[in-house]
Amino acid sequence: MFIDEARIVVKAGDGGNGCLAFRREKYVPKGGPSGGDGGRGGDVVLVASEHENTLLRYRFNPEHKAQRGRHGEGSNKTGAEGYSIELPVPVGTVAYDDTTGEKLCDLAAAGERFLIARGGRGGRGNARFATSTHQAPTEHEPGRPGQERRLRLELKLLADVGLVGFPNAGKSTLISRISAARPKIADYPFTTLEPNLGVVQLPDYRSFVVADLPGLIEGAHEGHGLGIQFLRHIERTRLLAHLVDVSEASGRDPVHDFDTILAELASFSESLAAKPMIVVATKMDAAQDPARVAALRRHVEGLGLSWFEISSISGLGIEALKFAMAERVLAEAPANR
Ligand SMILES: Nc1nc2c(ncn2[C@@H]2O[C@H](COP(=O)(O)OP(=O)(O)OP(=O)(O)O)[C@@H](O)[C@H]2O)c(=O)[nH]1
Ligand SMILES: [Mg+2]
Repeated sequence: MFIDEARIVVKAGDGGNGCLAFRREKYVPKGGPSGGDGGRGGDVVLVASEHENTLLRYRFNPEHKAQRGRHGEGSNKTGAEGYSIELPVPVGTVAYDDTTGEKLCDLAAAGERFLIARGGRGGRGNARFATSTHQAPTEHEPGRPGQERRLRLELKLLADVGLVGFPNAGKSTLISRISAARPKIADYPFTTLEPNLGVVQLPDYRSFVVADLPGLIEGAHEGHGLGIQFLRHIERTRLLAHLVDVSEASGRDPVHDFDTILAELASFSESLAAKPMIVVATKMDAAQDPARVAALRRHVEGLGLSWFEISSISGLGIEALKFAMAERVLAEAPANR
């Protein structure tokens, strides 16, 4: 429902063939070998573009070939290189090899490029095979074929709000309370392996999209846990809701948890550090010690951030949080939403 998908075939250009030729000159009895090399075939490159919103164009136009290299010619002329082609895709597109299922690239920022099929090398002409003892070579190579690939392109819908926090903070439970999304919920870390999207409906028919993300841990920006690949995607959200478990169950200090995640976001990128954020204390029903909650609240408000307290079990604070999120994201949204 939230995923736009297209299957395409890309074929890079074949290399041109090397040429077999000998120089022929009047009064020069032994013309040397003069066959030029074939040109390289063009590449196929995916480019993330802000001008593209969907993958629709690829559904109707699923085959894309780059130009082949020209063959080498006599007089040591190298064949011209084939033109490369660029396929513009929306920012946020992920490309998979459709044959093996392998993920090839994840284009999360505008202008990002990925060489998806490499052009074939041109073959060498016979001039290249000449040596002092082998002066009239007839060897010459055919061009190498350009890479051909079947791809599955996938575009995840852009979310307005990204839920971030430690594993087990209650992110998936919250999205299941405020939207129709039903992600897996369990009391062990890293339950969520892929982002889940949910649409939050307001009584006045407005709506916004929330992404439940895999939990972050210290070192996420260096690739610890599952963090980094998803951090790229939350760069595109309008608002971060930072969930902090304030119950005793985590066994950690909420202020320390909060600072750890903040530091991870900042080490990942400046734009994440600068993203608007609200802070949500979760599992209030199970918070035994009001001093722990108060300490975090002071810390957060000291940084000028808005503070919310919720329990996804009792429902405490859920409606207020929903409206606060809506107010933030819909206020910043362009007029057409
Ligand atoms: N008491 C209480 N438990 C909660 C609340 N919200 C979530 N939990 C429990 O906390 C555990 C983790 O919840 P999840 O929603 O899976 O946590 P998550 O942040 O999505 O975790 P990861 O996907 O691993 O990052 C589950 O056992 C939930 O039942 C709450 O408001 N109160
Ligand atoms: Mg989860």
